[in-house]
Amino acid sequence: MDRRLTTRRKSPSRGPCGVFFVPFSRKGIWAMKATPLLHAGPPVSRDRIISRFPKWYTPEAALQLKDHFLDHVKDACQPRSLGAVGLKMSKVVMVGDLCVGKTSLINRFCKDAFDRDYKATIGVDFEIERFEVAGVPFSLQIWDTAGQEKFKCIASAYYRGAEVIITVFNLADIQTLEHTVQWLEDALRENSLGPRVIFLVGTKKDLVSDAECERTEADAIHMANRMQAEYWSVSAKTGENVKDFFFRVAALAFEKSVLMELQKSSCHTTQIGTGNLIKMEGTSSEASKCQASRGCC
Ligand SMILES: Nc1nc2c(ncn2[C@@H]2O[C@H](COP(=O)(O)OP(=O)(O)O)[C@@H](O)[C@H]2O)c(=O)[nH]1
Ligand SMILES: [Mg+2]
Repeated sequence: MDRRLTTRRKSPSRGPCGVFFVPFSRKGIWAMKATPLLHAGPPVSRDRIISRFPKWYTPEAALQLKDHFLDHVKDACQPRSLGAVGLKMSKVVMVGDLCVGKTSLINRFCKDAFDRDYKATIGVDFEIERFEVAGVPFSLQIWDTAGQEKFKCIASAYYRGAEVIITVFNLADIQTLEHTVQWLEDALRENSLGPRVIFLVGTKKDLVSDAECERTEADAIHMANRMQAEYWSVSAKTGENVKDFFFRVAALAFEKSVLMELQKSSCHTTQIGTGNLIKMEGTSSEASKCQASRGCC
């Protein structure tokens, strides 16, 4: 089943009774922005459940080395927790040279498919992958480019609001690794959010020998340290490390999201982990005033 959205992302539109509606999932579930807690749709598929913290690829370029969620994150995820956090969806953007394998990587994870003859992506688009992390529903909104990377001119809207940046290069083409620094700089310049979770991913692992992979990985790990990124080698063709990589993305993005919500807890008081509920941000004028007074967001 092709689960890709056929339309571009819609702006919030006004529904009956003056309530704002925002598109919530590609399956056509609409959520009311005026309501603080929202149903997040059907149960998460069993193979998207993350209960332990997924392991890093290499300790030399890992964003963290623990194999469990932080205690206060776990506490906040308890069904009866008094933790003042709201559940969020994290936006993920993929950047990197044309043909390095960005679209194939997304397709392997989201559709478990690989197309050898895949041509340039058509239309800016995103996939939504739903997870359950530490018992709490959580989604990644994974954005793919429309092939504009060929002209080095990706619209700033693509980067805006991204909490996760995935910089991709081809393990069989060292030049694409050198270009990742520029791609990351572009993404950071266009994105004024606070700290983000950054990954450096080498694709097409199936095309290189183990020895070649090791040599390129050494350079890539060095680059990842400079970027403050976590490093992964993957193959969309064979599927090697693809699921492990995206689970790691989900876990790190989730933990960061909860930590940020906990920091803001004096402004927002919402419980998470009570079921398939999701809180949309920025709906209350009180919350905005509070944020403004604290100088956050
Ligand atoms: N052998 C191999 N080819 C790949 C892999 N990933 C992508 N490709 C091929 O590389 C080409 C470009 O891939 P695509 O995903 O469109 O790259 P994008 O422009 O970065 O989105 C396509 O012909 C893919 O079939 C991989 O892991 N292994
Ligand atoms: Mg593409």
